Amino acid sequence: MSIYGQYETTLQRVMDDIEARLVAYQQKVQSETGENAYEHILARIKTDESMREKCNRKGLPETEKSALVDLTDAIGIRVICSFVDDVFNIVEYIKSFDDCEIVVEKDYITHAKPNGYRSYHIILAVHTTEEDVLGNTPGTYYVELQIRTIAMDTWAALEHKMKYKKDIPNQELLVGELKRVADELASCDLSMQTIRELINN
Ligand code: 0O2
Repeated sequence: MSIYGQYETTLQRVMDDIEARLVAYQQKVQSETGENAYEHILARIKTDESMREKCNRKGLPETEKSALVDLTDAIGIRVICSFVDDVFNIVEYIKSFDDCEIVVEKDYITHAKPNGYRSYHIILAVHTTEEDVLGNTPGTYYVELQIRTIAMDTWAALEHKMKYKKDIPNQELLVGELKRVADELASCDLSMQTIRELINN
């Protein structure tokens, strides 16, 4: 039995629902402007193994409640955009969902992390007609959304690889290089945004 127990099918439905809203938003923006709202979406339910590992790492028991309430990233959706403005437009769109509540919002784009990480993070509490692990109906399920540009995403993947790989020679040097590259990419993202505005206007 997975750590999500009987709630796994609801998790899948909640994820599909939020993903479908983002796909509808893409279609609306495309039909109105002829441009993409985003480049692609990656949606996943954290595997049983990763969730159990995270519970252990955070000192939580391996229970349905830990996985669905104490940790809020069982459902993860990443939205990758070409331009920084598109990221903020999607954030506004997500804020318009009236059956959901934003319980955590972290703008690591305006305030990058010291290592150079940039991304917009939202934890969304989705209220559904189905029961949750606390016995509430309507139930609440959480979705972690990470919205960022292609450049930010490429950087995050590389930095993640470095963090989890042991015994990398010159790691300190690489940390500094990654920070420098993150700032350069942010500057390129802004220039791309400006050029797009100049073309469109
Ligand atoms: P996993 O195992 O990857 O899912 P806090 O406790 O408030 O400091 P928290 O809860 O980690 O922060 O939330 P935050 O900062 O919003 O980060 C959530 C996820 O964003 C992380 O998952 C990473 O996937 C990603 N992330 C955050 N910071 C970085 C970073 O510096 N580099 C990269 N590559 N990714 C980052 P977890 O929590 O690590 O768990």
